[in-house]
Amino acid sequence: MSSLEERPPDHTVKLAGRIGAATRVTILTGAGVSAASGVPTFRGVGGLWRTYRAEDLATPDAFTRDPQLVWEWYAWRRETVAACRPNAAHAVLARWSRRDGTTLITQNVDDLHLRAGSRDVVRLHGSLWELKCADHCAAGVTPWRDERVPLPERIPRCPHCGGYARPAIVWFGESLDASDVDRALAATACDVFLTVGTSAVVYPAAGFVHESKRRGAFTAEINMDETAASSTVDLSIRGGAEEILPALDRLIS
Ligand code: BV8
Repeated sequence: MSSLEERPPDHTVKLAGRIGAATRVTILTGAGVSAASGVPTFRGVGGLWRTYRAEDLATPDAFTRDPQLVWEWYAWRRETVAACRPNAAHAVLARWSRRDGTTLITQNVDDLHLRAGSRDVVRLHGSLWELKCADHCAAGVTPWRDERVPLPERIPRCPHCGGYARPAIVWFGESLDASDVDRALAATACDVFLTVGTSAVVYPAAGFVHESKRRGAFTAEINMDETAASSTVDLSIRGGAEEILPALDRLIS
């Protein structure tokens, strides 16, 4: 019996009441939701950006400068994620995401929401498991799925033009897919906007909670630490997503 099952804290009960009474619920997740699965986060203790410089690996210039280095990093992340399994937080969100009026938006590229059974997820930053043509050839603009681990080539090739392939992931300085941004913006018109496991520093993803508040939503965050959104949201719950979301789910169901 976890401590949360004995007597859930008042803020968890309050949030459960809000979600239970809501017609439209939007959830935005970040790396913290996959932390319990063993997927490294970016900015926390042991985070990826603590070890690597984002501008050396996650930008178009970095890829132009040294495609092999960038692919080594992504090949390592693919192998790391391949050994991970969705956790209890993904399982709860998979159930919630199938309810009418609920939209699940993620910044994560690990696809653990999909593997947990979530459907129709708005994946703002793409996927580790999808590639596209680095030379923007006509056929290679559309990402293709490649789940081979390890990848057979050090730098995968575009099957259409033979040029380099790159991860179908949004790098810093690159625009997000307009239809994904439109879907996320539309989902800010909701009764409850819940952010889970994100430091809320990367835009435009970090802007959606502010937009939902401006449009009258009750806003809440579940995070281990304070975030850039903590002073904005109506309710901030400190703790692990893999504990808090199941506790909320028990109160709502
Ligand atoms: C854009 C690479 C328009 C993919 C990522 C200068 C030039 C160009 C752009 C900018 C610029 N200055 C600012 C910008 C905008 C920039 C931006 O926001 N930069 C920030 C850093 C200031 N944004 C962009 O560039 C975006 N594009 O704006 O296009 C444009 C175009 C041209 C010119 C100007 C503008 C594109 C965004 C790029 C997204 N790509 N990475 C990859 O390999 O992954 S972002 C990277 O951070 C990840 O993808 C991730 O999705 C994202 C957010 O991180 P989080 O998910 O929040 O993870 P983090 O580790 O930070 O936090 C985890 C949290 O969980 C922590 O708080 C921790 O406490 C908590 N936690 C841990 N365990 C748990 C937990 N919580 C709950 N339970 C637990 N168990």
